[in-house]
Amino acid sequence: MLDLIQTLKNQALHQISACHTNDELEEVRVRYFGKKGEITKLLKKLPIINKSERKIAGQNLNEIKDLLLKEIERKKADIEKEIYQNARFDPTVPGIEPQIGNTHLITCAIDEIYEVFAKLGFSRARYPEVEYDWFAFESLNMGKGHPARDEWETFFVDAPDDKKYGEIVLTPHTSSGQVREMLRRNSTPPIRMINIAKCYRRQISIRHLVMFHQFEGLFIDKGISITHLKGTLDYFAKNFFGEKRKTRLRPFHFRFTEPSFEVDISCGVCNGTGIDKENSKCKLCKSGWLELGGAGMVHPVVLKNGGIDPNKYTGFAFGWGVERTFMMKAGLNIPDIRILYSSDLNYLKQF
Ligand code: FA5
Repeated sequence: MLDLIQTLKNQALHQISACHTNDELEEVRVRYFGKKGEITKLLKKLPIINKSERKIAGQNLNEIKDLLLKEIERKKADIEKEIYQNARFDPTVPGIEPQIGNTHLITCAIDEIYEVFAKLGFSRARYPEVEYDWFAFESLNMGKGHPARDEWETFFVDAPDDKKYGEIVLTPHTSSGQVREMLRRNSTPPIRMINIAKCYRRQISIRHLVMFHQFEGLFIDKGISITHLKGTLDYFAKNFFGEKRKTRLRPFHFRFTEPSFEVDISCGVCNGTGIDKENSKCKLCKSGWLELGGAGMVHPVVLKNGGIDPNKYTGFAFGWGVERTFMMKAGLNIPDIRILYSSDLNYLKQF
């Protein structure tokens, strides 16, 4: 066995020194030290050779193993040094372009919406996404168990109730910022807030998202009327959608506004006529109008909950979906709201 060890040693040293690449070197390593390698085989045989030879053969094998592995490492370093020295810089090879990100469509829409309202003196506010029942519902004149709450299809958070403010929910609408804003302003009008934030509801369809954004306008001062609301909405429509767009108010019911409205905007595809270029019903709106969101005059109970005297002050509020509002821009033709959060870069990069 001792002779065989010596022969393997000389053979392996010769083969290592003849290697020119890392792949060749790896082949040699496997040939001697792999599972079925020559040195591995001898190491496995050690326990069965006679005792007198075993000790010296074991010592020899281990020394040779260390020597060869060191030699392989040394050769590897030589090969790498050579590769590095021979490498030349080729200025004609095209560089690798890093991927550059863009601001998401909805972030751009939020900035644009805010800019329009900022010109009217509204200041941006943000309130918690994880909110107390009191701000999301009760302070807005929606008592516990009121059926109107079902429309919001709320997510409840599994956490202990607060003695004063009740259960914890994922805020289903930005209206939960109304009373918070009144309190933050020490219940002292004038208050002109634009609250743009995430909302959560148990809904998913081509028109519904589980997580979406709303923007909520709130204006409280002496003598504020529906005329101010209509003027503000028209200003937004013209600035965000284009000069020719108009809004209309349709009577509706919300617990926290009285009177309440749903706001429609004239369709940008058929210019509010309901008839498209081919003289048939407009496929987008079908009627000349598209629904934007809710609005109304702030309910006296809500003002009181915000510490404001409803006999002295009045106010209006409106709350619309950012995604839906963005989708109504003329010419965008987005067929399904979920596409906006699909992470499909090919689709999103079109805009
Ligand atoms: C509200 O949320 C009221 N808080 C709005 C309001 C504010 C009324 C202030 C009066 C005064 P509504 O549930 O209709 O109302 O939602 C308003 C808008 O949010 C909708 O018109 C729609 O644009 C958007 N929206 C609602 N649910 C979803 C959803 N699941 N996915 C995407 N957008 C939604």
